Amino acid sequence: MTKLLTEAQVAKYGRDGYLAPIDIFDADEVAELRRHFQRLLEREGGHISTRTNMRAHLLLPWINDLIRHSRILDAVEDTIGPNLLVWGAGFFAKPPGSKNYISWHQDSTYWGLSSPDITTAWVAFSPSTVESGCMRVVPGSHLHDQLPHKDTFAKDNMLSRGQEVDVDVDERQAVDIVLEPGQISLHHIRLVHGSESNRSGDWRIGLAIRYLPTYVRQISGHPDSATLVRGKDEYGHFELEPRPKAEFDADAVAYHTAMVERSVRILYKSATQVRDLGPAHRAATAG
Ligand SMILES: O=C(O)CCC(=O)C(=O)O
Repeated sequence: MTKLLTEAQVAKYGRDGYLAPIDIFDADEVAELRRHFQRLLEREGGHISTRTNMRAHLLLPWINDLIRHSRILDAVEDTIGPNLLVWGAGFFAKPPGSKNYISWHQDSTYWGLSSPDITTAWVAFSPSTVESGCMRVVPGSHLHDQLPHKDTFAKDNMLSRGQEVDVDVDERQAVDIVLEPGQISLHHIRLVHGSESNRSGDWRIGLAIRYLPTYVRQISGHPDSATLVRGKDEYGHFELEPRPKAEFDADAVAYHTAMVERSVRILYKSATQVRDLGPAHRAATAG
């Protein structure tokens, strides 16, 4: 018995490594999400820092609620089972007309996780169209093993290391994941995907939420944390993260700061440079 997806959709996900679109939020709900996003953008001075964007669910209760949304969890459960952790949640937000792009890559490359049973839910806060630089995927590419990647640290590349697959991608096979606000797509950690710049007059905003089953381990050699969002954690491989009580409250900022340091050690292991994370946060209550 599946929770939300049909058996045919589950089979398609297994075959293609992605599934879209899935309706989650209605127009009012997504308008509210967009307002939250706008407030965050203003707080951050028009650009969400890399620091904030790493595990944003540890700073912002509304994102912590979003990652627990029952319909999203039902869809994800249908792909990786009932005991679910969230390992990360961050925006891929391209301003109108921006040159930002995402090179072809597999998410698995620098995450240090022990299993490929990992599903991303990408939540559209805005229209995600060919013109605005929607995600593009190569169906079936998740069935490859880990592919070699090279770091570019290219300025407009939105990935941590500007990494890209070091093998030819046959772009004729790529599929555009067009989403309306409030819809999500799911993709597998080994799916080759990327996206082009935003040629539209609106923001292109997606929140990528990384879900793992509790049996997955961090094998980079560094300790790691995650948020339990459904079921039981009978393994204890990750330190379980607290929910922030209020936006940028002192405890949340302190915890998030420590977890960002850990994430940097994992994501930039053996890298020649680290992207600028942006300024350290001051707690909202600290005057
Ligand atoms: O937002 C995009 O275009 C790509 C997102 C992505 O690379 C991811 O969610 O893993």
